[in-house]
Amino acid sequence: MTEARKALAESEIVRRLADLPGWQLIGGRLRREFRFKDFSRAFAFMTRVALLAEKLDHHPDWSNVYNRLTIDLWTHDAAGVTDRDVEFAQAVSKLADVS
Ligand code: H2B
Repeated sequence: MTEARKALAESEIVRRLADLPGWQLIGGRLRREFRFKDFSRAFAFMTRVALLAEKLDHHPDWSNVYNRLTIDLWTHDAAGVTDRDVEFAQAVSKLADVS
């Protein structure tokens, strides 16, 4: 297993959260909740995240209710949060900044 796929220790995740505004560690996963003006905006954002997920071959567990979106990140293969989740969270936040 490469380093990027190794589950990070909880203390390490908490340290990295300092650079991930809006993200929390909940139930062993990175979580961020988004709220948009309406469903259309939420789904447009989800489309962009989906394309990113395919590009990075890393996929969110997420749920959407109308204008709300919850994204949970973890690495199934490692049964925990890895570097890939942290990088994905950063990329999602970057998309959110310009949407
Ligand atoms: N996404 C996430 N979040 N965790 C994984 O373990 C994972 C993934 N594994 N996307 C990938 C795909 C794996 O199933 C494929 C075969 O690379």
